[in-house]
Amino acid sequence: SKVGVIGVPIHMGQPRPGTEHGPEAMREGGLISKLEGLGLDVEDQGDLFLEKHDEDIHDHPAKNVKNVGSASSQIADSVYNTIKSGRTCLALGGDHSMAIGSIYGHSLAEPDHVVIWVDAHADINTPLTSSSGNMHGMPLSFLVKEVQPYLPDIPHFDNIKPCLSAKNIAYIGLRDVDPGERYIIEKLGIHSFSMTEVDKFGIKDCVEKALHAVDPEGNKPIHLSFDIDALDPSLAPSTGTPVPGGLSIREGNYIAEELAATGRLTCVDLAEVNPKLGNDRDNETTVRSAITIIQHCFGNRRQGVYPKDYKFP
Ligand code: DIR
Ligand code: MN
Ligand code: MN
Ligand code: MN
Repeated sequence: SKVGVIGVPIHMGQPRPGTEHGPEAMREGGLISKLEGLGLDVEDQGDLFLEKHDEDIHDHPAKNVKNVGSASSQIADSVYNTIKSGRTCLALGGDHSMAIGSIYGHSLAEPDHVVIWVDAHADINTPLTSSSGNMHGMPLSFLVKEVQPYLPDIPHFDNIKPCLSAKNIAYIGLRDVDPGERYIIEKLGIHSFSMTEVDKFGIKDCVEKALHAVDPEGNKPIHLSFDIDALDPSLAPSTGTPVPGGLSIREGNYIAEELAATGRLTCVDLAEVNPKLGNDRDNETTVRSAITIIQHCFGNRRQGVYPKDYKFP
């Protein structure tokens, strides 16, 4: 099958420099050749050249709205074009504000898609519930239709339209959720499999229940938005907001394998790898974890695989 890789070097959704180097860190870790090794036709489109606005807006509760807004429409265009060209999209972040554009762009190509959000955080703060003002903690609030009445006006976001219903989202891995976020999740009935549910039911039940919850018929295109901080910090130390008690690499790979096995995974975000945080060893650990998750999203299986054109010697 065909994959289009887009680097999204965005860091304006959060305060720590370095997420803009996430895509290059994953490429330098051998991501592209590892995907090709799975027998995939990979088109690496390189990094998006994101517009930079030195004068952003300072009197808004969300920080860097102009930069994040213009980047979001660039990301959306690029994801839309990739999916329209018949490729599964892999968007390499970048901070998680990247998902505003990638999920919206995906919806333009596949209006009836669903989202599996794997993260320590719920990323559904509105600019008014957020105590940080960081937009990487807000992407879902801009995308979920039911949240729109509670949003203030957000300049430079005219190109982004809410494209998700609350019932078409499921979380896996949550363990650091703000009060306003929990309130939204409860009021809208968003399906959530926090680390408590992972502990209680096991990852198998959580993935099965999440997939069934967002799409009982099992025929809608799936967007996986994977924040590397969903994994335990021991496996992903180079990230801006690590939270102890995260997913194991086995649980992460299992989620990826099961989503890939649906045959309906159309777009994957891999967000929040920050090679400027931690030492070289932390970076290597983080990039290795990110790459293994991606490999299992794109057809690798722990039972072993061989490419379609494999010649047995
Ligand atoms: C927190 C942290 N909920 C916020 N969010 C993070 O700033 O809104 N998201 N780290 O990935
Ligand atoms: Mn910078
Ligand atoms: Mn997170
Ligand atoms: Mn996130």
